[in-house]
Amino acid sequence: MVAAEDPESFFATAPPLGDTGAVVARIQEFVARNSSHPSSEGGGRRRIVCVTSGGTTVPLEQRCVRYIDNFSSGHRGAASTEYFLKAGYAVIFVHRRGSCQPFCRFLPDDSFLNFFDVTTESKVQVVESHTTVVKKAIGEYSKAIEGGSLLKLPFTTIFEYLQLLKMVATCMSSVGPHGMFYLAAAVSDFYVPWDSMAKHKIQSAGGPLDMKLSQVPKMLSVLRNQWAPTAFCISFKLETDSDILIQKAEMALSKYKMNVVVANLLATYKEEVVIVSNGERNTIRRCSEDEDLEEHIIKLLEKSHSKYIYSSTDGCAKN
Ligand code: 9Z3
Repeated sequence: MVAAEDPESFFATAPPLGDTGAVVARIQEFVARNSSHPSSEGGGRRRIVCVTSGGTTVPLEQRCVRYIDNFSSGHRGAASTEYFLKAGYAVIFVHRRGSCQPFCRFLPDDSFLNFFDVTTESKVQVVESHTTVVKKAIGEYSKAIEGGSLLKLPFTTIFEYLQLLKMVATCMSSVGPHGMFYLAAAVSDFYVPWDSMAKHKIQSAGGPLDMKLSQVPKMLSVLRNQWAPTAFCISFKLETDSDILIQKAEMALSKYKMNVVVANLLATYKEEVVIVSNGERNTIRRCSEDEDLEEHIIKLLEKSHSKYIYSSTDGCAKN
């Protein structure tokens, strides 16, 4: 294995997160409090899910002017977080800064100010036509935050993302089978290792840019084998070629010992996914644009997770 593709050297050379101690303390407190909390659905402990969401960037310079990015908006992760909270899970939402957020999906990108009216010189209010939807979102969001069941952790680069995932997974190891990883983030496959990256802005005077990218270490293996061996793990597989999608999803399932792989195609990922698990393939389609595909995905995963907890605890523990 080349050093850049080895997980240990990835973490040894990655620029450390600024406030590691404080972030770990927040995750530990969240996990300890929620895992000792009875489930709001009755019977058993509250389950904890780590939802990853949005795309990771690959910086090309240490003092970063340019970076490689991908298309992910974070909508799937944000919507899934809402449905996990509704199902009684505590959620650690590891998300790309500036990407779609839970309970804010309805907010328009480019006409945000159309939501407000100036009523008097010192007062601004939400326009009548949007009051219901904003009130509902504030209510649901406040319930999650005040109830302590939502922890939001932002990342931008592949370096930040993988360090956060490692921290969360390590802190969640005590939760065992009641823990779930729902890895919807679109994670870069290739990157420039920090120690071989240009320090300053790459200059154009040198002519065309010739750059070799290394492979990002296969962290799904590390997650399963070292960080979270007993958690319920769901990874996503995105392809553009329908001929290879299911085969690649099944490969990920067995190679990385995932419990479930959610397979989707770039052209149809908002309308349809295939849930691949041992010996089973379930296609889920949404019937209309008003429906969230994620509602159906989470319902199905919640059931599979219950079975997993039951089988992992020999049916002794309540789930
Ligand atoms: C997905 O496949 C997600 O469903 C989407 C969601 C990124 C398509 P949006 O954020 O899109 O709602 O706009 N995520 C995983 C993509 C990925 O990077 N998978 C890797 C792979 O396919 C495995 S970790 O190799």
